[in-house]
Amino acid sequence: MKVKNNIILAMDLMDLNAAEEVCNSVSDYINTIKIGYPLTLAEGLEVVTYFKEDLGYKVICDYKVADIPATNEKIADQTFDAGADAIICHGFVGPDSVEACKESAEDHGKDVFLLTEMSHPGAVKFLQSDADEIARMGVEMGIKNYVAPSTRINRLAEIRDIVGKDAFIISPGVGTQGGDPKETLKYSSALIIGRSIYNAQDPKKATEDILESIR
Ligand code: OMP
Repeated sequence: MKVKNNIILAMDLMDLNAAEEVCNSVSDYINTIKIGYPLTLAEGLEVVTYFKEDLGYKVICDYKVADIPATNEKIADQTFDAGADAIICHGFVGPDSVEACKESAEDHGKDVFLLTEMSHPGAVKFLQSDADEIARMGVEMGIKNYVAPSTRINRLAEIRDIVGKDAFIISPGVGTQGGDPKETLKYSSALIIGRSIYNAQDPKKATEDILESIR
């Protein structure tokens, strides 16, 4: 996946007009939007189609899919049918569940991102101890795209080592959660940034400042 300026906007505003306004204001710099449950549950799955087809953004659906294979398949199929370019799925549910998302992605000519370790403090309690194994499972399954945290650079570096230099890693946690954009891009392929942009007084200026900091 090619991401303009290596920045993905996490659009977690819950009002379509407000979301569209922010996206438009940063569209000189950002062409890839991550849509998750907040906006989808507030406005419906049609937002995915709207941002993809009508506004022309690449759309990654962050549904952190984590169910049995049969249910994962249904979730992924609907997401891709709505127009998503990619879906994020959890790895802790095991290879059969991940395979269901991967197969759906392949059937639709789309991508799957495997979530390894998460960026928030609570992720160290359960997920961190299995994150390397999750990344190894992804490599064994032939997965090319991963999500790994910017908030723990040492862990991001370890996950990069496991998935290899050609894998595409996207990293949340930059800005509001404390991750540093420049440090993160030493190991990651692209940054996921939400509140630091969409809650900024001037989202365009906030994006320009981030771009300046990674130059
Ligand atoms: P901000 O913290 O506002 O920049 O948003 C980060 C975005 O990345 C949100 O949409 C989170 O749901 C998402 N995210 C994480 O923050 N941490 C993770 O470990 C994984 C994700 C994700 O899968 O995108």
